[in-house]
Amino acid sequence: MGVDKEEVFKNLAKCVVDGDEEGAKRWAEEAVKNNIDAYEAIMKGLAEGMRVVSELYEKGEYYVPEVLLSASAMNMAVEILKPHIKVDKTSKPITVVLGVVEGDIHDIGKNLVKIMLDSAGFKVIDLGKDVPLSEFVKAAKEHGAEVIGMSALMTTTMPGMKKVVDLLVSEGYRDRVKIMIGGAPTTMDYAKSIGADSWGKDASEAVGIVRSLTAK
Ligand code: B1M
Repeated sequence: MGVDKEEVFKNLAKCVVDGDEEGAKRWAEEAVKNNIDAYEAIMKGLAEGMRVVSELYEKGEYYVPEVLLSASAMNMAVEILKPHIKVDKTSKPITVVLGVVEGDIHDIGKNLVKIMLDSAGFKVIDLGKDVPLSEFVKAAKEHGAEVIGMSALMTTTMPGMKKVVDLLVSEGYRDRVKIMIGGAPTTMDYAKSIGADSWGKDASEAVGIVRSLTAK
């Protein structure tokens, strides 16, 4: 008899919270071996663990070294699970340029968004983290992207998103591309105030947003 998937999720989450890299890899392999949906293992296991880590950091119970270990445990397990994510091959090909804005190295959320968009069958050009603002515009033009997705986790880096919108306007390219933003300090009101098209609360919402922004 295979293992219970809820138990696998719980253990994946615990390994992230504990910063247990070996354990996270072992449970990710267990998930694969037992044909547990890889996407669910990431979202209900690893991402849930990271949510708890964020809370502990906010409460001052965790410091940067603990958070880094947790992030590393999560990334190692994601690498094992990623090749097993089911990809929707029926989607029309949509290119999304994605990245974390300049000055910001928080890429855990962006990486989850990438996983979701990849598994929805979109072509994701991942620019990574701390991305110079002009790179978003350059990459969108180069790849003929339909959507630019920007993530920011700090109030100090959020204004970079508006600068990208302004750059697109000044280069006469704004109406060629849709803009989706996200990240914990952002909101739909903020998205509207900077002239973006939409805001994603979480990674799973991002897929529906890209679909609706590019429908027609
Ligand atoms: Co930092 N950090 N951190 N940190 N860190 C925050 C963001 C902070 C709020 C913590 C705090 O002080 N309360 C604070 C920012 C305060 C502010 O706003 N000004 C902060 C700070 C200050 C810092 C440093 C400056 C600390 C220091 O060095 N003194 C430094 C910054 C370095 C820099 O960026 N230049 C720093 C460093 C780090 C670590 C390296 C230790 C680590 C990052 C590791 C990594 O990402 N590789 C880290 C972490 C982990 C956090 C917290 C604890 C957790 C962030 C996270 O990963 N959450 C964070 C506290 C918090 O956010 N509550 C904090 C889990 C992740 C799954 O959620 O990213 O929100 P999130 O993504 C979600 C949604 O938002 C959405 O979907 C995702 C999944 O559902 N989403 C999108 C995200 N992007 C999207 C894009 C979309 C759509 C949806 O479309 C394009």
